[in-house]
Order: sequence, then C-alpha cells, then structure tokens
Amino acid sequence: MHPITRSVRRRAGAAALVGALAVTALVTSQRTAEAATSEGLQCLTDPHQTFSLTAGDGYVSTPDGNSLYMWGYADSRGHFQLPGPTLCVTEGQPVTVVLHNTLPEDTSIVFPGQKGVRANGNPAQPQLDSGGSLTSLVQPAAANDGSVTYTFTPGSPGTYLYESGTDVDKQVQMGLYGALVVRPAGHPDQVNGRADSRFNPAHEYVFLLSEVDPDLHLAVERRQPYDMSRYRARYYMINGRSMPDTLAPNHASWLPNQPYGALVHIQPYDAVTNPLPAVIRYLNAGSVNYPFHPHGSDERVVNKDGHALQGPTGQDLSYLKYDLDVQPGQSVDALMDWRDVEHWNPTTNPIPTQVPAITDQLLVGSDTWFSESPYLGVKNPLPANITANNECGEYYHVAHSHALQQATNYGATFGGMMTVFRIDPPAGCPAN
Ligand SMILES: [Cu+2]
Repeated sequence: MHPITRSVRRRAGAAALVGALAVTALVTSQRTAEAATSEGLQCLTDPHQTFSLTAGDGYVSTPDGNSLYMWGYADSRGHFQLPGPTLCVTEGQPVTVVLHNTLPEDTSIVFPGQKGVRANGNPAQPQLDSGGSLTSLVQPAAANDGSVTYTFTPGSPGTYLYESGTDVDKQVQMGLYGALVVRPAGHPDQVNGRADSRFNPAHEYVFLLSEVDPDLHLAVERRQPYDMSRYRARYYMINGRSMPDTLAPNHASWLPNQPYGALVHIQPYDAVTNPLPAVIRYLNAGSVNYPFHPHGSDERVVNKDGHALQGPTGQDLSYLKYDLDVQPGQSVDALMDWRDVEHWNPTTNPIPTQVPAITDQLLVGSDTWFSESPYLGVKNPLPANITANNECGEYYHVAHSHALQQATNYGATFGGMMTVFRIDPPAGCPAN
C-alpha cells in the first residue's frame, strides 16, 4: 500500500475511535488546501486559518546524487517535506498552528515578527531548566508524540519565516523551517497595504534560501555529537532544492520530499496586456548572508521583514536593486517585471553585431538553450545535430547567489543556490 494512503487510513480509523473531537480535527485538517500548480507559490490555506504540522524526519536528494537526512514540518495529512508548507493567511484574522512532534527530542515553532503568540493558551515565552539555562525560545512539543498549539493574530502584511525555537542552531539547520505569507485584508493581490505593491497573482514566488552541512546531518542521523565549531555548509538551496533541481516543476515525481520548484516564468511588461509585476518573496533560513543576484533585470524591493518600505507620511521608499542581500532571518519582498527597453526587432531595430557562431553556444554535448536569435520570440534555424531546449525563442536569465561558493553542489560549480527566470514572448509560448 502507498504510504500516504496508509497514513490517511490510520488517521481516519483513530478519529472514529477517539470520538467527536478528533473527527472535528480531521474535518478541519481536510479543509486546508494547497493550490496545485506546476510553477510558482503553493499556498496552504484554510478557511479557519487552522493548520496542523508534524515535525518529522526523512531524506532529500541533491543533484550530485547525495541523499541527506533532514527534519522538517509536514502538513499533517502528508509526509515529510522540505521546506515546510507555505502557510498563507490574512492579516487581522486569528491563526492556529497545531504542532505534532514525532522527533526523538523536544521541538517547537517560533513565528518571528508576530506579536501576542500564545502556546496552549499561555503567553509564548522562553523555557528554562531548573538551573536557569535556556532550553527553548518557546513552549515545545515533547519528544515522541507530544503536541502544542500556537495561536496568534497576524499583523503587518508580508513574508515571514516560521522555524524551530528549540536548539535553534541544530534544528533549523536540520530543516525545521517554512514560509508564512500574510496578505493584506481585502487585497490578496498586494504585498502590503499600499496599492503600488499590487502584483499578478498568477506570478507569485517564494524563494526560501537555506544551506546544509552534510556532516552535521550524518551525525544527527547516527545520534552522534557534533561540534558546531566545525560547521561548514556544502549545499545551498532554494525551497529545499539545489540547481538544476530548482528548475523542475512543483511536485516533480523524482523529488518526492522536495515539492517546491523555483523557476520564475513571466512575459514582458505591457501596459495593456501585462501591466502587473511578478512578486518574489525571499527568505533566509540559513546562517550567512545570501547576496542573490538575478541577471537581466533589477527588482523593486517593496517590503522587508513584513513591513512596507515607506516613510512616516506614507511616502514610497521602495527601490530598484540588482543584488538583493538577504540576511539570516530576514525577508525581502521584491516586485519584478521584464521590459524590452532596447525595443529589439530583427527588421526595424537590428542588433549591429555579429551573432556568435553556433559552436560557441555549445555547453554540453549537442544540447543548447539558445535559439540562435537574439530576438525574443524568434528562432533561427539550428544545425541538425543540435537539440534546442528553447521552445519558442524565449529568454532565460540565470539568477543565483553571487557568493559563488553558494552556487555550487559540494564545491562543483553551476549548482546550489541558482535558478532561471524564463521570459516568454508577448504572445505566449505555443509549445506550452
Ligand atoms: Cu551572476
């Protein structure tokens, strides 16, 4: 039997046995829904803003064939995943997050940036042992099947981390983190309360950036101690995947525990047909600064750490930026569109340079992304031995951490924290 089916049946059976309360909980959890799209943000939503997360363990794969033991938050109906589900909520409406802990040690969730968080009805507060030493930033769920319920009313719209508040250095590194998107009431298509933060909801993306030191994960898997002074990250991820897995669709079958892709797929700005930008919500769950750097376009930073960039009288303080520095624990929300500023046209505005010979475009074997035409939407004939991955003359701009050791898979270049922004011709791409 498929493991998901088995787990659902077991849970359904348990609900029947323990009575109405459990049935209510089951029905509530079934009302949560994750939008099914192959690209872009996968929101977990619930009409009562009640979510059930399970802290558990599993494995993720890396493009170089490695397999990493991780911990993570799963939607309680599902199995282990990295990162945790993206919870999408509305400001001012109460949120409940029930944490179930299947891990062999206490764990918890903190919601940085949220005020008035309660744990099992009591104010969330640091936990100390009998000697007065800090054991957790918040009340935890006990090891091996404990649970705890956190409640809060989300404030300022924007993007936030949720992550472990217990043994933070180790547990967050192990993968206990996810994204929380707080939407302005009545304006789900805006980043914040400002009308100029409006975006195209069909082009919304979360880039949850992180890193992995595989030696630490191996030590945890073997239940051995680990000296944090030896910490050294080797893998760098966007949404729990490293390049080229970042380009694969959401819920790709070959990445069963890494459900979220990171391909940005847009069309050029047009005042009439495509006036609204995409939004990319950057989050840093790692330990160092990630200088993220999309080629080919600036992005407009409109929100940081869940706050609109505006002055005391509401003046717009958003700004265009090429390299987005995303610091540990920080969120940066940026609007992004692509404009044909050169007005390229093969007949009315030809490019007065020689296009390179096709042999210069060969990167790996006979494959190429390049259509041999510099004009968006136009493909030139290619030699018969070339396999073009370019469907309709679309553009691809690479986007990656500009700290180049973060753009590797265990030191091998062109991997890690890297993805692609795809720009289709104005009329779309018929091959899709
Ligand atoms: Cu670059």
